[in-house]
Amino acid sequence: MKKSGVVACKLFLLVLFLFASPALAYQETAVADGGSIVGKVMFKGTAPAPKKITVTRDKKVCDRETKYTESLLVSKNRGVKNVVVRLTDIKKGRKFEVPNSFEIDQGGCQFRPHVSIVQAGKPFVLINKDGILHNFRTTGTINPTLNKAQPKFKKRLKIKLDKPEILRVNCDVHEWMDGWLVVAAHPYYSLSDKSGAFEIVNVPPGTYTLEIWHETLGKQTQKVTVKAKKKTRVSLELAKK
Ligand SMILES: [Cu+2]
Repeated sequence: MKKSGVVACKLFLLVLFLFASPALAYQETAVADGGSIVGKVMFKGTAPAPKKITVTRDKKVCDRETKYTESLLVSKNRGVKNVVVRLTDIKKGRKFEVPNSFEIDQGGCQFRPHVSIVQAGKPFVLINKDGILHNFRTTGTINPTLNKAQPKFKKRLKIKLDKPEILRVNCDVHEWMDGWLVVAAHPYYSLSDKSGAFEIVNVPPGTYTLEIWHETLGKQTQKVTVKAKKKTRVSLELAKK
């Protein structure tokens, strides 16, 4: 082989190593002195009330109870539900243990939960007990688009997404059915509850980038420093764009 060929070959191997090396991925390790990040996400301003959904198909099953949009859920005390709070630059930490059988239910023709955190590369299950057809579609930019029919006899459908990403999910049969999948490659994610509260636990001491994301209120980042065995409190506020 010519010298230039050898150099090119070495470069190729280096590039392959850099992109394929598991050393660059998230590393699971024992965390003995972890701290936590706790806080609340509050809404700034007056929140609009959720809109009533008009059911246009399969009314017998899908219209049993009144449904409302879930794209912005704000409590009486201004807490925002379903905000994804995560550390974007953490390289190692505790073991990632999302249950093997994590389920998303489509009962009554709504995704439950509306926002789900799932583990990259690990299957979760879509439940269809309605006895009707649903068609699960994902719209992401990193993972390939999924378009999977789930006929009425298929009560459980396994889905797996490999790359970390926040992506939208819809049902092509029932146009009001929408939700979000948060595909995570490490466990330092939290989803705010109805009071806006969240908690990220057992974080190795250090300074990290904390990102908050909400489907209609957008994204914000800030630096956060976690100290050994201490709680770091953060207050976050989101406004309508
Ligand atoms: Cu559906």
